[in-house]
Amino acid sequence: MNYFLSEEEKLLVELVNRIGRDYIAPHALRWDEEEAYDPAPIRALAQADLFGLVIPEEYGGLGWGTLALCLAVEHLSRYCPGVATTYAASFLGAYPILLFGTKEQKARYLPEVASGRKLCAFALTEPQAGSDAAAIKTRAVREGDHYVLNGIKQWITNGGIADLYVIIAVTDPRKGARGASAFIVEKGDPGFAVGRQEKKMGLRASVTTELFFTDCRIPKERLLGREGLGFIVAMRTLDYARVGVGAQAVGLAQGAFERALNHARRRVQFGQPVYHFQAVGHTFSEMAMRIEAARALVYQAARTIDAGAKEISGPSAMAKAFATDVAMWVAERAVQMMGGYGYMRDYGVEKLMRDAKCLQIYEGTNEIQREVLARELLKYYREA
Ligand code: COS
Repeated sequence: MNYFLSEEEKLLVELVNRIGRDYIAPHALRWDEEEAYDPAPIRALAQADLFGLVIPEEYGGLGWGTLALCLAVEHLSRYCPGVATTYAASFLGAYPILLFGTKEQKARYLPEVASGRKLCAFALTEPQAGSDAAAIKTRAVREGDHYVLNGIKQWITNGGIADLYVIIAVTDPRKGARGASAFIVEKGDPGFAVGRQEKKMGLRASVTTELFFTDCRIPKERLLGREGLGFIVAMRTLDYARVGVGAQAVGLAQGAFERALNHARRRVQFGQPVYHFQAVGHTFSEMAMRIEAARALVYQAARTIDAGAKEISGPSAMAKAFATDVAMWVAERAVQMMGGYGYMRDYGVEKLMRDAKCLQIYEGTNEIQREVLARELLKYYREA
């Protein structure tokens, strides 16, 4: 398939693949076994300026856009979706500043984000508030020139390794979704602590923790947008970021497909490579079709965002749900096509199958994506 990438985009893909081959491929299985975060590939991505992809040039970024970020995330995921999670989650944390920050907030934070000197994290989920994001309980109370935060955030990617955290907290509990606000919390703020690293099924090269806020005092200038805008900050951020999860899914599926294909064309049974058995060959055809369909949808959603479209919730939800369902299906088929080799931890595809599961869950479950889409469809298709 030709996706008509520009020369710059092709160079970006080449660069990410070089980082993947040199810094990720030799270590990905070990990171998974040891549940270890290794900063080396993140440093390599920073040195290649890849943390600046969606940050405007005036703030030290490259000023490219969503498609470029999707290409980077996709190709990193071919090598290790866990590393791609650390990278993409930093953008998830940076988007609220990019989309809703004042000039001063952008000037203060974005150059360090673009250079990769500071990683970001985004904290919405709480023990009692996952899909029902408006049910958050973390409180932020204004006291003079400060806000005081109290509460717990759960399952936060980059918890502890990030320097900047965007926290959604309730400023007016009477107002439901309209009573939430978004704040920037910095590592080291008094009253802010990070919990232990979660033990996960997959994406084990990435770090996931709880965050604790106990009378955490932050200057009032850390409020993003205005009071009451927090839910919209969160939803808009997810609209931008979810297409990136779709890209992660495409890369994961591609990686699983390639590993299984290499195996099936070499593995001889009954006197011929197993690929030449129709049941096997046709499975690869089905995998290839679904991967290309997912990639086309992800790239088109990304291009829609880059074109400045306002209605991006639907395209982003479609891309996320479709591509991540494809990734799960392809990863499972890849394990099956490799038989016993697929099931063994030495060959990497069972890891991809475990990694794929999370993509159907995080940044909004695929059930939530279908809910978002169902609502968007009624707006798009007006009654005749
Ligand atoms: N962009 C801008 N505004 C949005 C929006 C969007 N994408 N989605 C909703 N809003 C606004 C609505 O317009 C509404 O505004 P008003 O109060 O002014 O009318 C407000 O936000 C509340 O929206 P809604 O009534 O749709 O909220 P619900 O509680 O019904 O929740 C879903 C909607 C389920 C879509 C939302 O809770 C959600 O996305 N949940 C999943 C959260 C998630 O992804 N969690 C993963 C962890 S974060 S990594």
